[in-house]
Amino acid sequence: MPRRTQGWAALVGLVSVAGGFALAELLSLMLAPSSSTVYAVGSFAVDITPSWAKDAAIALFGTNDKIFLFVVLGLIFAAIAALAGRLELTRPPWGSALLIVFGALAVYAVATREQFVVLWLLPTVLGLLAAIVLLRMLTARLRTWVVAATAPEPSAPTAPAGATPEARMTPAQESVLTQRAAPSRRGFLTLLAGTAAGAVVVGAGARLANNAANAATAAVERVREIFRLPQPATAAPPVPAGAALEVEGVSDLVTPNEEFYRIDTALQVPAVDPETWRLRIVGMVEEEVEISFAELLDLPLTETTITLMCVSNPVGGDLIGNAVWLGYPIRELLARARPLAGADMVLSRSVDGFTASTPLEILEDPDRDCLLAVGMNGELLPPEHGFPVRMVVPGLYGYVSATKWVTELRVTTFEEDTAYWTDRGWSAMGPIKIGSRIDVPTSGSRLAAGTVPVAGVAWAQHTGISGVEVRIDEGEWQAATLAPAISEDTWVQWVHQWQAEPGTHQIEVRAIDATGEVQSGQNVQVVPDGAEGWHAVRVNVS
Ligand SMILES: Nc1nc2c(c(=O)[nH]1)N[C@H]1C(S)=C(S)[C@@H](COP(=O)(O)O)O[C@H]1N2
Ligand SMILES: [Mo]
Repeated sequence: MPRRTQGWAALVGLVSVAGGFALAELLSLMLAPSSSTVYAVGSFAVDITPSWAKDAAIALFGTNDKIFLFVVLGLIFAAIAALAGRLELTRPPWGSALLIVFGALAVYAVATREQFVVLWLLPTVLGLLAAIVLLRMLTARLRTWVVAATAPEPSAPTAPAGATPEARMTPAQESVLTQRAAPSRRGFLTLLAGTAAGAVVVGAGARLANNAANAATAAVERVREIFRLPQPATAAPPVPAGAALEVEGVSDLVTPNEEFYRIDTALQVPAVDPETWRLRIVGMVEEEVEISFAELLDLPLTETTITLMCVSNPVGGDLIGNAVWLGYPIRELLARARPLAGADMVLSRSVDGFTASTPLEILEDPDRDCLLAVGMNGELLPPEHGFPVRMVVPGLYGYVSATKWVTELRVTTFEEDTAYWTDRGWSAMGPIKIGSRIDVPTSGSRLAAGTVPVAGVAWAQHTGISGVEVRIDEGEWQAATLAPAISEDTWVQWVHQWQAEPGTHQIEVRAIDATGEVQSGQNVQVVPDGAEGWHAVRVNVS
């Protein structure tokens, strides 16, 4: 089979699969956003991605990890589609069979989504059928064209063994063949181009509409406007004078919402209608408790500043942020439900199926403001940070405590239940480790000799920081100046005025917590319970 024909066959595969996806997107738009094949396959891939690959993706692409995921999936599907096109031409019906195999995988992906109903299978199944029909039709046309273009004249002498018809054609003969093949060629190309154009227009249009519809953004935005953030009954601790250093480049003491890191497994931000939202406290309790958003807003709310951090944050990374959270203490709700003796964990669950395991003891601790938060930095929670309600727990990594779009708290035991990331190789317990970061100067900076402020942040949530030390070129550790902290639940800023001399230098930082524990310099990877090691930057002074 000539190369060119194989290329056309691959294109037939691509266009057929694109057509199938487009139809599926269109149908899911009418049905339910979560029934989208693209969305389901993507979410499924997120669920089965091993931790090391997820970490590598986050390390490489940060919060663009989802775009990366879709590029990889797109390439895989394109390769399969091209192969199916070639198989259908050379070894029918193996191309169709290949599509059925991957279609079945997509069906499985849809069926394993949270809150799945059988009807959700419709887009994927019909999309698969459409892809197969297109594949067969286009392949048939391609074959007609190839046969017309290569069929020998009835009078032509038999080809010598091994020679293809083209091989012995003179240019004149070839042009005769081209003319004879013209109608079938036109038929094939018209169908191919028409399908391709239709698939792109319908597919892209439906996907965009689907994204918008899913966030049901418009609707949820409208409801968001009905609710006003109430005044706190207990105000946030004041920001002490001097807590925000005036050093260019140091992290904001309070991270603006738009800059706050975002980590979750949700490919589409869940659209939760606050009017129908309920939180249920169930499991090992004397009395089940249910509360609505309006009821929650009517309770005496606490405002407090908490530095949230991701367990996947590498040394020197930026998956950490500090915000003023407004919410209702979880211990108060737990007290209403009265947990039974023997319970030691609360499994919080999100609308999207994510779960986190938080020690009951920590949530009940009267000295720790574990919140069912509704506000972030004076606004209702932004959708991507968990609107309408999320959890925030001082001192625990997000994956074991900070459930966004939370709808259920199950009082249970660590023996009985495990959470989303625990099932994927991460520790069931996730206390935040003491840490520190150099914000300025950044690695690779070229500086002028003289006084250079070295500054950054340090944290030991719910314990507090008592000191930060800096050393240059592995010399003596020197105490940095510590700005006052907002509270032991927040990070602190620090600065060290360094007398920089010409040359290449390495700057390192380590923190000391309020109990005197010194941050360990031993390098530990993020899996299974958080990174350890001193952040170091290298700079050039001249
Ligand atoms: N529903 C849901 N909540 C979630 C997650 C998630 O994947 N789904 N990720 C958790 C993790 S790992 C972290 S670090 C924090 C991040 O919160 P943020 O995106 O508001 O910064 O949310 C937590 N809550
Ligand atoms: Mo995280």
